[in-house]
Amino acid sequence: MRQSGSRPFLEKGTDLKYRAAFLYACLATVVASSVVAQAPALVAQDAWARQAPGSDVAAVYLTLRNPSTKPIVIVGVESSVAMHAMIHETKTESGQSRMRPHEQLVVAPGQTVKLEPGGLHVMLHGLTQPVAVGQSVPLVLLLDGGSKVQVTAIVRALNAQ
Ligand SMILES: [Cu+2]
Repeated sequence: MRQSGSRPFLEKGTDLKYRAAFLYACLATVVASSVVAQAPALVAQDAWARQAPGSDVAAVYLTLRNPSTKPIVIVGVESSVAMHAMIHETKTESGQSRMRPHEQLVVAPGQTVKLEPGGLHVMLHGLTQPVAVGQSVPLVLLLDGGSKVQVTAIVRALNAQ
C-alpha cells in the first residue's frame, strides 16, 4: 500500500530531475555562447598614469590593440579611484594646448591606437585617494555591446614621458 503509493511520486521526481538537468544544460549553453560572443578582443598594454601632485586629476596613457576583424568601440571609462573618468584629446589650437572630451574611441580591426602624452588620454577627475609613484590605478574600459576590459595603470612621476 505504501510502496504503490510512493511509486508515482518517485517517477514524478525522476522526471523533474531530468527536466532540471535538461534546463541546466540549456542554460549552460546559453551562458557559454554569450560569453564567447561578448569576449572582449581588445588588448590593452603599457598602461601608466602620470602623477600630478596636489591635484585631484590624473592622465592615464595606454596602448590599445584590436586583433579581431570587427571594429571595437570604447564608449566609456571607469575607475574605482576617481569620481569620473573619460577619454580626452589634447590639441594645440593657436599655440594653446587644450583638452577636449573624446566621446567614443574606435579601434579599427587590426589597428593599434596609442594614448600618449600630447594626444589621446584617459582623464581621471576627482581622485578619491592620492596616487603615488609606483602605485597601480585600476581602470575599466566599457565597450560598445556591454563588455568590459580591466586595465591596471602604474603611476609614474610627473616628468615621465
Ligand atoms: Cu585631459
